[in-house]
Amino acid sequence: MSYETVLYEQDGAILKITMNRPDKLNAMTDTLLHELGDAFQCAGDDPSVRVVVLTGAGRGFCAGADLAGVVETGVENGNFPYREHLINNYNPLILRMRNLPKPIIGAINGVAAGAGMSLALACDMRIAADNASFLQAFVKIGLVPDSGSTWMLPRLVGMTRAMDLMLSGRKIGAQEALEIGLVNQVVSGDQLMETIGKVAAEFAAAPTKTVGYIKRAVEFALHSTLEQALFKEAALQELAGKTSDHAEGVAAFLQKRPPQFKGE
Ligand code: T3D
Repeated sequence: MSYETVLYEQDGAILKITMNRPDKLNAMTDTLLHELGDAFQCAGDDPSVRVVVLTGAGRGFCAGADLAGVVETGVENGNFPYREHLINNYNPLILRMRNLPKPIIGAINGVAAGAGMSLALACDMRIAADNASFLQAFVKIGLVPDSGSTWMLPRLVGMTRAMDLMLSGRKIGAQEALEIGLVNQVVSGDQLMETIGKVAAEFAAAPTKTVGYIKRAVEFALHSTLEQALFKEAALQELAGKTSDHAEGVAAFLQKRPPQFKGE
């Protein structure tokens, strides 16, 4: 896959998607947004991809919307069509990530600001370099958190912390992000991609369809009653129970050997 602002690199079952506007901390232009969306679509469609790593080129993860584009469209007159732009460009990308039936690991290599932080939140897990940082930059420019931040942040860190971050727009470092449960792990910057490689290799050998069902079950449970969640679990367990990886997992357990999952 060849893009202008995104690198799409597959190594076996591991796909690495890199936002590639390093001079602008990977701020998102329309081109970058569409290319990212296309890359996630391809990741979903390609059965050989079993895990996706999302990262940024250079010293930033993603600085959010490219504000130069907003100015060009006439922000000073209130002319920027935020609703339409979000609905057509950002929202489909976030939904595509959340609905991707494969795990997404955010390799947070630097600053994640505004919608760039939302992108990080939309990953299934986040491993951050020790020099990474996070800020809900929206309020600093008079905007409401978007691209799923209002939905995801309180669920990840609780209302008290989410409101603090969203209302203040303050930047937090990787260590604080770890303490409040925003990231899964912090490693030194020079160890980031090696650590990511190990975690991605584990997912590449996982029962991929079941991993997708787990994502669906949890997403559903976040806005359902207990009763609805119980029925959803049962329905998804029915599907998981029909995978060859389930049969392999049970056989491997009984034969006291490691399972060889094929993602089928
Ligand atoms: O529909 C819609 O489009 C609405 C969607 C909105 C979603 C949003 O994301 S709103 C929030 C947008 N993002 C921001 O407000 C963050 C703006 N950036 C910053 O606050 C800072 O750059 C950072 C805290 C992220 C990093 O600071 P620092 O000191 O490490 O780097 P820097 O020097 O500020 O930035 C380096 C370069 O990247 C610089 O370019 P230059 O001067 O060297 O040519 C800077 O202008 C550029 N850059 C950083 N962020 C953006 C950007 N250029 C365009 N848009 C950006 N968001």
